[in-house]
Amino acid sequence: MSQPAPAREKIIRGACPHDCPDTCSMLVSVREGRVTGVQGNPEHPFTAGRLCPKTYQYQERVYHPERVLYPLRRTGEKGRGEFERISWDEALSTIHERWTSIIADCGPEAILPYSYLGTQGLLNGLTVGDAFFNKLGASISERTFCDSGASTAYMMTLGPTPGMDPESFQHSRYIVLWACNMLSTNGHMWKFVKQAQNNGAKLVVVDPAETATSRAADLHIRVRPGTDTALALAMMRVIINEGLVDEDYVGRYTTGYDELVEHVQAYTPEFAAQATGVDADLIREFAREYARSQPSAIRIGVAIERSAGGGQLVRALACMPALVGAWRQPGGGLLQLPLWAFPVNWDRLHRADLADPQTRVINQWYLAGALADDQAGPQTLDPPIRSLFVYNSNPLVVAPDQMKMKQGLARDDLFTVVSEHFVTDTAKYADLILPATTQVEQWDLMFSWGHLYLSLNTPSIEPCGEAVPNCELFRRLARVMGFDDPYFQRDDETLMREALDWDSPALAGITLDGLRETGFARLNFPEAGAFALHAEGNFPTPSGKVEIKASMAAGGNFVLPTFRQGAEAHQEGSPVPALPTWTPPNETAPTAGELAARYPLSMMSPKSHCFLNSQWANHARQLAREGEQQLFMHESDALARGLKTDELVEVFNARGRFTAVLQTGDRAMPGVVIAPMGHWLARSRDDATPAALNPTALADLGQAPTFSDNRVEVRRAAG
Ligand SMILES: Nc1nc2c(c(=O)[nH]1)N[C@H]1C(S)=C(S)[C@@H](COP(=O)(O)OP(=O)(O)OC[C@H]3O[C@@H](n4cnc5c(=O)[nH]c(N)nc54)[C@H](O)[C@@H]3O)O[C@H]1N2
Ligand SMILES: Nc1nc2c(c(=O)[nH]1)N[C@H]1C(S)=C(S)[C@@H](COP(=O)(O)OP(=O)(O)OC[C@H]3O[C@@H](n4cnc5c(=O)[nH]c(N)nc54)[C@H](O)[C@@H]3O)O[C@H]1N2
Ligand SMILES: [Mo]
Repeated sequence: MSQPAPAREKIIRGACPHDCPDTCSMLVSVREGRVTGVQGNPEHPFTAGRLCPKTYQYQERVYHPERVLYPLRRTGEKGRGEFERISWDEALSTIHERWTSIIADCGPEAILPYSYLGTQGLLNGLTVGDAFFNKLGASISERTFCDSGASTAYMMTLGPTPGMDPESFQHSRYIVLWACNMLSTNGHMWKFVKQAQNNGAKLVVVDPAETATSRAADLHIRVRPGTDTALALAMMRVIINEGLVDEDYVGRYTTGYDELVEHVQAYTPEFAAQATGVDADLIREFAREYARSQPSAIRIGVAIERSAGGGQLVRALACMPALVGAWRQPGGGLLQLPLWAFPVNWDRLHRADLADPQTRVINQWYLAGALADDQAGPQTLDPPIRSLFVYNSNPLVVAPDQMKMKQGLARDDLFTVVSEHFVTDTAKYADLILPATTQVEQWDLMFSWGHLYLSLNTPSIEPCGEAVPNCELFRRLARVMGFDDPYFQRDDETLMREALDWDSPALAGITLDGLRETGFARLNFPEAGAFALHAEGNFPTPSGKVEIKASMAAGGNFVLPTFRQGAEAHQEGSPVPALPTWTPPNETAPTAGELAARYPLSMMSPKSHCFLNSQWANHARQLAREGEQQLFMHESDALARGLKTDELVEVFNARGRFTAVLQTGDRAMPGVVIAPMGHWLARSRDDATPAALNPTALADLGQAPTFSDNRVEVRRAAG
């Protein structure tokens, strides 16, 4: 730190809790038991002393006047947000009483847990409630919110490898950011990309939208949403047919290449041009440059998976670095989730062994139908859901079919409990709200899905009010439900020791005590940027090679255990083609017929710069920068509808509608509108947000969502 700390100020080493690839090392200043400020740790190579516009005043979340500090019981109608304070004992005994009676009436599967990544820590994050709900016998939540489709495709092709060190991008000669708005969503990686660009590397962004990131690129390729697979397959055809393949690498370290050579012949640049809207000559040029400029690197964003063929797209992209021999050098290859480098004891966290293997599985994208119609996708729910327990998630804003979800949540016979920092849109429908601590009030151990550093978050203050960390919440619930296995009462220290395999080579030289001193440690990989993990193959797939022809595809579609509440990995599913194959989008294909006539525009709902999913959208600073809900539309589409910038418009389809302020210009391409996600219903016009229009249809792999595969129409708002 540059300045000496004032006498009574302490600096505590924390870590950002957010579901973001950057997982920053955070220095928390504390005076007299209060957080006075936070700062990015200058010693952390990724954080490099800087926090983002969401978290740079983290104390404002901790001390927000609307924070939930005590257990609350609903006093008004569901959805009105009227609550009174009660004691923890009363809250817990109410839960015990209601659940005991529901279980007696119709069995524990009538209870549905619902959670995602409000916080990402190994103690309080994704898996914190899994053992408890498995033991209870509740329905199993299949949490495929984020990167489940891409991860499935990546596993099929490359196996669970970190692939590249994100820091090695500084050595790349050619970088493709594919469906990734890095300057907003992965900002701390930018410096490595920028360094490469400064050294003469070319930066290409493949994105239908103009973004801060695309503006910084040397080439912006604007594809129609959900059509990128055609582009990737046509690129492979060019690379193969023009002799740009690294034959030696392909011969040694891939399977299925000969079949691929035949398979891609159908995907001419002209075919891809028609599907994507990208000029055929530009496709050829892009393919040639990508192949010739070694080492070349592809960074895929999570948005890559959000259309019907998202899984095939990621498979195709994961084959490309092998074709051109990019893996041979540091700075070459493909980056998805370096999460796979962390030796997490998933089994110990999920405790799938506590669940009956027959327990019903409900995918979280189906929540609206599950609550309103007893229908979870194709599955009719018997027993119906009688109780919903939400933690680490805000489904009313982040999940599709919002209008129906409101009806479901309003059901009088549904007993809903929400653990939260705030009375969110979802929490307004709760019977009970339980107060949760923020990151500065709890211990946690943080992996990252964007770099190779493990962090320890040390609490800097006592919990505010009667808030508890999620792991304490589940200790309390286990006690009140009479679970006497000591497993359910493990303290934080034990949880941290058991969350990771400390004997794994990846953690060699790293200890909890060491982390207490430093706050973070680099996993035991060679020096940052200096290694090429797959220079000589060694892919963790069944064959040890890049599986262009995926042996795992023979098992059909599946969801990785990471994304479930610990149920077994494989699931009977639709057949999966052996080679990456063009799968057109559901709704946004140019040939979408009657649907396209009624709803001529595609809509995407990407991330907002100043929100983290729906978090921070109730904070004055972030709201002021973000403004109210906007809709970006191409000038020509606006002109055709007689609409002008700053007008209020209604965006609608058969599923719902919301109101937004129109922004015309070049940010959206013709035929595609953009409605950034994250705004709260309570602070939006007409109590609705873009999720009201989003489909519940799932993509081809890993039960990923199809939010970029969505048709809408726009008109001037009434009144
Ligand atoms: N500021 C901020 N940062 C965040 C988050 C946040 O809410 N705000 N959320 C975090 C989370 S949970 C995640 S998963 C990541 C997501 O990180 P990203 O995937 O980078 O985020 P998105 O904004 O959803 O999408 C990135 C870009 O993909 C484009 N896109 C959408 N569909 C397609 C398509 O079919 N093809 C192509 N080529 N491009 C497409 C969008 O136009 C958008 O510009 O960000 C994390 N970081
Ligand atoms: N339209 C559209 N929808 C999307 C996406 C999109 O791009 N477009 N992206 C999808 C993706 S990639 C993701 S990851 C999901 C995100 O889905 P969620 O993880 O549900 O998103 P958040 O809005 O971050 O909601 C988390 C909630 O947990 C609360 N919380 C935070 N910390 C704690 C804690 O310690 N304890 C408890 N009990 N609660 C806590 C927060 O206050 C917040 O209300 O959204 C998905 N939905
Ligand atoms: Mo996400």
